[in-house]
Amino acid sequence: MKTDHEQGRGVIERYREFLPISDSTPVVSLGEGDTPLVYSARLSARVGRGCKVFVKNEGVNPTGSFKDRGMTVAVSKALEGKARALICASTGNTSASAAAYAARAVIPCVVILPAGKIASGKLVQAFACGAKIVPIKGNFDDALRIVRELGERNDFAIVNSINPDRIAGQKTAAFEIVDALGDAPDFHLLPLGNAGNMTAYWTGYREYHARERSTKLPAMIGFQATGAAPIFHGKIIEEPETIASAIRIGNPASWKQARVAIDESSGAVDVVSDEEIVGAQMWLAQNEGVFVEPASAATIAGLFKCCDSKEAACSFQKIPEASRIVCTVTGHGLKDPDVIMRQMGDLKPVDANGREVLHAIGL
Ligand code: AN7
Repeated sequence: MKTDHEQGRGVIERYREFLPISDSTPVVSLGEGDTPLVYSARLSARVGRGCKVFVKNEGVNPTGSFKDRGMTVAVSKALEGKARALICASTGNTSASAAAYAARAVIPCVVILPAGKIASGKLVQAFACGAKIVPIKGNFDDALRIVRELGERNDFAIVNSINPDRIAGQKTAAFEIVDALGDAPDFHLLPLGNAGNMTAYWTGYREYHARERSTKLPAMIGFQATGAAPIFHGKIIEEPETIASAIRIGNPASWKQARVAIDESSGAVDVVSDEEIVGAQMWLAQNEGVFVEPASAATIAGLFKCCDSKEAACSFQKIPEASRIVCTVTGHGLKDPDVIMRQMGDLKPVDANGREVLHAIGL
């Protein structure tokens, strides 16, 4: 049970017994986790059959993405292990999170990024928090290859999701969902990039189930962008491309684990187009006031596909009545303003009087 005094304490203090933390671990926290699980009447109506859809809004974590859950554990353990610096490859959010937790821990942080492919908000976060930013002429998969190489040297602690401490921290999102709903949902939808998050959720759901905190396990449904869908196609994508830069990944680090989660849970993996992603991003903002980044909107685009398309890998057309569906939206919309700015175009100023303003709004 959640009590008031636990609010803002961060996931390590709240779920310590499930995490690789000991009394001698120096806890580095920014008060991550405890994010809203928002019931959506409109998405529920869209699914029909008395189903209930909830949006787990991970964009309200301290640095604006779910990565903070894993980063608090990874950075705490890096300090415990006396690492001299942190290093990560990133499509943006991992670097923003690593930079912030490194600043908090007073430890240097190096982030290796695909040049020109990082959403502006995320790059600004890493810079503001004092990370050493190294853009490379390559994509995320190249950056992760380099990080693996450099991680061989003992002075760096790798804080990508290949570090099991990251996965351990991120599984707390599944705990929160079960704690809030009183049981596991029937379906869990989320975007798939490196597939660390799918791996983490599945670990969390299984652990809670093993401890009899839930009576069932959800079907895990992952969504990739059409141009960056290695797990869907079952093969490495050499040059992944999508507007959802966070999931522009061709060779996911946790590919095998995600496959296991999908298979064990009788789940599915599917693709959504960039057009569907941006459409779902605008839909969620305009209908629920929840503004998420494009990669996160892939979840909502995926939900629509499950509702509408007979070709979908997971169809909700014959979904059991009163099923509960959780959609994780992973990052805040403010991280990537450029995608929306392009939709907005130029806003032309009008003369500063009431008549002109009424005219401008069509009255
Ligand atoms: C908003 O920051 O890989 O499947 O380097 O930022 O666990 O990789 C980000 C991934 C989904 C995919 N949504 O999660 C990185 C990075 C958002 C993300 C994903 C990411 P994984």
